[in-house]
Amino acid sequence: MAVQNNGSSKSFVKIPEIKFTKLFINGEFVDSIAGRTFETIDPRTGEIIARIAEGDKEDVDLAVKAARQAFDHGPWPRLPGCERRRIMMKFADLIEENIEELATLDAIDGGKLFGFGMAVDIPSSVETLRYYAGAADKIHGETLKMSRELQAYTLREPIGVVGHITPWNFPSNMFFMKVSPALAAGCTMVVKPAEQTPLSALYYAYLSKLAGIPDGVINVVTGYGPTAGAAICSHMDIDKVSFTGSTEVGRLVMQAAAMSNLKPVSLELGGKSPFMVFDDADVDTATDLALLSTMHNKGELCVAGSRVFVQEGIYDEFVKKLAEKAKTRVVGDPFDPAVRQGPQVDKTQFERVLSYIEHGKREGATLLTGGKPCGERGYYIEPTIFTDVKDDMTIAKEEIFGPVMSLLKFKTIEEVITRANATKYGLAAGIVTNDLNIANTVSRSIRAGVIWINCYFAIDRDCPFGGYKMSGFGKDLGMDALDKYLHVKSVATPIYNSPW
Ligand code: TXE
Repeated sequence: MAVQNNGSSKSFVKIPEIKFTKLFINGEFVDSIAGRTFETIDPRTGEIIARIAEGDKEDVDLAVKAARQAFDHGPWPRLPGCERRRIMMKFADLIEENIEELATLDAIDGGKLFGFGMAVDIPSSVETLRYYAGAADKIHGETLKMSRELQAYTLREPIGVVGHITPWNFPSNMFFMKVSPALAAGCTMVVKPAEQTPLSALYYAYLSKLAGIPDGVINVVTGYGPTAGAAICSHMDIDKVSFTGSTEVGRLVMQAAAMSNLKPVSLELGGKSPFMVFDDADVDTATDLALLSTMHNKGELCVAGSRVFVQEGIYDEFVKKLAEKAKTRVVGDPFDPAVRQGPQVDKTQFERVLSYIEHGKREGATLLTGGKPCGERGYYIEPTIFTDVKDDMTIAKEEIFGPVMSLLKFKTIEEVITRANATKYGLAAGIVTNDLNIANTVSRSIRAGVIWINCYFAIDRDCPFGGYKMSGFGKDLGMDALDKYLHVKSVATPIYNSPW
């Protein structure tokens, strides 16, 4: 049973049989060339779930070779769009048929809430796949009238072999955010999932084959970042890299791309998003949204609105209500339906978050709730809220990626805009107000790629998602993401059969 604010040590489900543990290259599950494996760990207990093949440079080479062959000579890029759509739809249906097993894998591998996986993460991944499947037969160029006696048209062609490097906080969503538009465009690909959460990606590879996606189109190389990940970024035969992860590694990805074949990259990186609550807001709604913005998915959110700015008129009431609600959040086993927060993904992240909490205490912020690990084992942390936070404290500046919120008081709209923008990041922002003028003014003044007014974490397949500033560039989701996987080619020809 889950214990309130105290990590439960009891497991609610048995760990299922782990069917896929090898690299998926050219339609087959294979061992890594060196024969090495790594452990994937259950963060509820710290115990090993399975040993997974550890891919390295030579395995990436094999995967790229398969993807290149599938791109240059295979059917996928040449299929009519409606045929790619049909196969992608089948892939989506197969995921739905296996949803319980997939949500279980993400829960044991990443400490994610099983119920949320069943209700949101996996269904929204399926919808992303279907959304881009629907676009596969609507990719076309334009006809152009040139200034001379020429006409031209554009072709939108698949960019080629793509490398996708994904993080561990949303293993299924990240996989499909990247793989789906690339598939629709007619690309082939090598995916490297995060080493903390490789299980669902390998399962998806298996389902892609069952759905009829030809061999070599989707390859999955599990392994570590500095080896397998770096090999993807510097590979001379990969035409594009799409990366989601830390800002530090984003820099390395771009550097490797520049130093190899100048492949374009898109980067979705860290954030330190402001969440702004104005005096006219309903405090009940605002406190619920604030908790969602920072504590959802145990704070392992690139969009976490972890700098919560509250206008002075409602500050005291907001703080009181927020503390009451935070204390009722149940931390424990992600399979328990009463639990709202599972364990952090691994020991490294657990220790990292706790060290930020120590920074907060040392630098003079006041603990309103939480501040400690909980549970007898596993990587559980209490929902932690600091008051008396100053803008220049470490906890107000750096991405924590855990259930830690900083409360900051403000007086005027101009002041909060300036303070909210005073960050190297620009991924998201939240605004809670019923005043249209405030909502419009603030949303246009914040330098961030995603703004949520009176809601938070409203990520949808239709809405382009990505950052400004050091939160990266290039959008996932929406039709904008499809463009990342397409080249535009201009073809010109004389209108009359005469020299122009
Ligand atoms: O990220 P990494 P980590 C942030 C968050 C978190 C911090 C560190 O603040 O606390 O990053 O997390 C692969 N070349 N985000 O260390 O290392 C790696 O194997 C190529 C925000 O886990 O960036 C994994 O697949 N690839 C973020 C992926 O990069 C490399 C989500 C992300 O890992 C590589 C995750 C290299 N040299 C962390 N080194 C978000 N934006 O949502 C690592 N990788």
